[in-house]
Amino acid sequence: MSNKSRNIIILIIILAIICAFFVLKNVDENKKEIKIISGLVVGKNQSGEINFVTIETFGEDGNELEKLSFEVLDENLWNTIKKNKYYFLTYSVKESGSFVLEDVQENDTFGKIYEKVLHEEEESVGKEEQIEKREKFTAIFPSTDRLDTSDLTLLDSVKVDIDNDNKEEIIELYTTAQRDKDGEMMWDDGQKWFLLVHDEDKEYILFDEYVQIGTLEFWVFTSKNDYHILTLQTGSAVLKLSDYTYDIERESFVKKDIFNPEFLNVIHGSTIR
Ligand SMILES: [Ca+2]
Repeated sequence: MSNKSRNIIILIIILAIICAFFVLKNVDENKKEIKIISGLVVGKNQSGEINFVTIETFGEDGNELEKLSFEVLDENLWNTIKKNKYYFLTYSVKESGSFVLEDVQENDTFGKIYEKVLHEEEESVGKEEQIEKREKFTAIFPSTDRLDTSDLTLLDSVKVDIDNDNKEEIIELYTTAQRDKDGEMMWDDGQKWFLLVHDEDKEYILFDEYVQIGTLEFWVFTSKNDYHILTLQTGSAVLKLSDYTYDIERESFVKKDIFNPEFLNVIHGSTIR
């Protein structure tokens, strides 16, 4: 069990005990339906003649934070409540459904646990974001050996000055599938595909994968003066869109996976007839 879950359970137990105590205490005194909640006062506002306090507390599932507002009719009670403090709040529910605050008591226990949970939540969100960022971006450095393309079939090539040094690089798309004597492609169920960028003395391999019943297409475009190479890998179980840009300082390509759903099963793909 994570620290966060344990803290929330402890918090809920403490709150339940205290709620029971207050409810029992208030049932005899007052016929009104009385409820108890713990929370952090995040706002004290006045709307016309009416005073309101807003609290932040754990929602019904105990995990999400939610905000609740209470009318405060009693002037002394209003003056007692301080912003950014933790309280037990005893309140009644009006017929209109709005809440009226009846009493408050400071609640440091809630405060400590609340801050701990918030802190842990921030940490875990930060970590998830970092992992997500790492997963989406890959640096591609020049390969040490040039790929032997003598047995491969060149499907497409284009010359572009992608690193802005006034010399054009060549982008080439290859496959291991061969052409027949009439020049028609003899596709297998699957074959390897390569997307290469040749510079004068370097070669970058942007794509080097076996593609099962599918293809690799690429586009070269500029956006705000930056060059992009966009690839779309299709297949019965793959639809993957990746964007490659050149990082001049690091002399590497940066690959960003834009779209790559898991457990994909393509039901239909359109064709132009
Ligand atoms: Ca260049």
